[in-house]
Amino acid sequence: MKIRTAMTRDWIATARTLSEALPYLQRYTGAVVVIKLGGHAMGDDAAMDSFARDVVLMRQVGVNPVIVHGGGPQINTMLSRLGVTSRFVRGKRVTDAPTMEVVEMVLGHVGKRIVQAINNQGGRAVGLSGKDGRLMLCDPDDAELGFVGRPARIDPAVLHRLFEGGMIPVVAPIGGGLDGGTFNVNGDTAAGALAAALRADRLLLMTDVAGVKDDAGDVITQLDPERVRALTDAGVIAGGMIPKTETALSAIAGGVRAVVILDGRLPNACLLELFTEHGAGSLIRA
Ligand code: X2W
Repeated sequence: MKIRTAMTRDWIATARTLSEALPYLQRYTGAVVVIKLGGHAMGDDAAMDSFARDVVLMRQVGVNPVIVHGGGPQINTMLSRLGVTSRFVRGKRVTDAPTMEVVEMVLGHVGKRIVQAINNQGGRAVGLSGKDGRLMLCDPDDAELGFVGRPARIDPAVLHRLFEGGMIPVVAPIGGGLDGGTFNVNGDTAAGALAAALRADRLLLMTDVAGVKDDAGDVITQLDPERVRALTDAGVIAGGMIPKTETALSAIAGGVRAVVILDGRLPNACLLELFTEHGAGSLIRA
């Protein structure tokens, strides 16, 4: 039931916000937007519901969103419950056969949590891994990493079928091997490879920092690959930001229009980025 008494908040501003979104809604109709949701950016049930609502809104206005999720912290929790120790080499989990089993199991669980959150908001989400529909087949990465894969052959046909059906794919970063088997893929790497194969309009890397910062600590709202390389050489882009910017550069080289590194903890971060003049985080484009 609508409220028709005195205005208890600035409804005129609310209406204006919708009106101002029109050019952005028009711009993104039919666009493919890949959203990487990392395990750290997932948050509690309320944050998940808010994210799911944004994704359903995108689908409602004609965007084709694809969620690629992580789950590193959730995998760590389960491994330690099972008494299995795990270590990372250059940001990738050393994955033996028992670890691979746990990774596949936990990521399946994480994916279904996202699927359910989207469905609860009235969307129709479908959870899949890189094995489904031969979406993402991998080569082994480095021998010392065990069953860690490097995406080698991406066939996005299954995603296009889901788009046509109005459905929202939720993809776990697991690949099949070119010769069988199962591979663990870093979530950012998987998202970048899928976005490139889809020639996505946007790849949104949702993290728990505000974006790429300059040497004064201020967020850089827009930068090109040359600036990213210069800041990396100067040591300004460092640590956990490096895998994100590397993913961004390879996605852009692979045909993604632009990549945005943004703070997933901001309420409605995706809507802020896509449908307002302000945007959010750091946009990287050639
Ligand atoms: C990751 C896959 C999950 C992931 C792992 O096993 O943790 C590799 O490291 P976040 O939450 O995005 O970090 N795979 C090879 O990337 O999760």
